[in-house]
Amino acid sequence: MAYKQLTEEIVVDYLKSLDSMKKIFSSFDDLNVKEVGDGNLNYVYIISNNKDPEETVVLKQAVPFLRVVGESWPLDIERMNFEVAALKKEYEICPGLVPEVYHADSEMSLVIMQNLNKHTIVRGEMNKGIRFPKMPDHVSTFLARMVFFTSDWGMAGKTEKWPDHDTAAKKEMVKQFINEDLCNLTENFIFSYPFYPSETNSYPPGISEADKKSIQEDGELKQKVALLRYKFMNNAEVLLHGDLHTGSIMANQDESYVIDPEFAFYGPAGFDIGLLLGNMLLAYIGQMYWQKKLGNDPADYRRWVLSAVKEIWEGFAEKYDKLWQEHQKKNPDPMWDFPGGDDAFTELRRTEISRIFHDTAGFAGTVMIRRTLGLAKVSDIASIDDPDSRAEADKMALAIGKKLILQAETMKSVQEMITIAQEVSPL
Ligand code: ADP
Ligand code: SR1
Ligand code: MG
Repeated sequence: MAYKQLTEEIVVDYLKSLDSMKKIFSSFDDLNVKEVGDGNLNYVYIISNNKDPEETVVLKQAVPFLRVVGESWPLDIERMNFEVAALKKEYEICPGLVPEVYHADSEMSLVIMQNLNKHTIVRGEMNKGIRFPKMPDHVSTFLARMVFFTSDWGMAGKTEKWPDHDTAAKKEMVKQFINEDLCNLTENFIFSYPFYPSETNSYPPGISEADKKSIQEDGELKQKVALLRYKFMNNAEVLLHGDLHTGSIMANQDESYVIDPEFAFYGPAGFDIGLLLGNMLLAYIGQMYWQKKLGNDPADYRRWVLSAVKEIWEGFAEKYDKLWQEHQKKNPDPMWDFPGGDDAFTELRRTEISRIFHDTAGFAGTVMIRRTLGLAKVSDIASIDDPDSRAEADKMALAIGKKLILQAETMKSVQEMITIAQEVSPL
């Protein structure tokens, strides 16, 4: 079917035409349709049967422009192919942590998937003071499994052609996920525009000229950001989600799901983790305000946010290391088959995890600055309605982001990231 932008009015007709939907809906007579897209790019419809609300799906359709800007910013609708391919690959590697795809239509640029109707977007719930005690464990599993099983460490294996070391499958994936348009958005909106006086920026009201200059005229900082951008563009290490923040996680007290991987591509292993930790630190800042508004002592909730930051990183590092050791047992790499080989293999894993951590800290800092000076904001801070509190929060985000970028390469543990956050924004 040739591309046509759906609306609440015509979604049901489209569903009726699909055999796959006849397995989900016992009848199409009384379906409820609601557009709920709160993201920056696409339209998302929740469709459920009024007679049996458990008969439900989510339909997400790309439109040929960037929704947050409007039709003046065209964007290729082929992006949905990346979202679908990534959802399927993530589901294969991380079942139970990603919604199931029921139907995909490349021409219509849409996907129909499991409605996570018992889960809510983590960012919005955190702003209301809800904790997700199991989310760090779930998300660190997602990260460790995706980073390991899509990397050359986890994918190289024996095949007939190359009996000891075949990396063809990984190279195929790199090709499949050349996601030019959306990588271009990231290269510009995360790594470039916020760092110079671009017209696309959207400066918060309480940010002074001096605050802007502290970022846009700091040569050392900008060199480091340029190098992070270069890593993003060149280091095709693992299949990334590409836009992993608290608005891309839907959770409840028992389960967590990662949604919205349309920015998926092969990039540096620390990118997704960095984006997520940077967003958690933005939540840490915002909670100074939200907790007071709820009548609570902010320190309690903010301590939980910091403990989640620690748990996500440490959970990732521990699980990733374990997956690698298990993989070596099942597919022994002859590189380590010598006296002292075990120690060398252990040291390699340690060095690699610490390299990923340095990138993680740098990406975390970059995303904090991007969400402050750039176009796309986060509600943790941008919804603060008291001007002084908002200005204080924005300045803190810039200060923490800057320190993370400048110190990333010398950091030894996630505790150092947490200490920086606490020094700038005491509990
Ligand atoms: P965008 O790509 O435009 O950022 P998202 O994928 O983030 O869109 O989806 C926008 C919103 O739609 C989410 O914030 C969430 O509320 C809802 N949503 C998306 N996918 C699902 C799903 N599988 N189940 C339930 N709600 C969903
Ligand atoms: C301005 S591009 C919109 C942003 O929304 C997505 O969630 C990504 O973060 C992207 O950078
Ligand atoms: Mg999106």
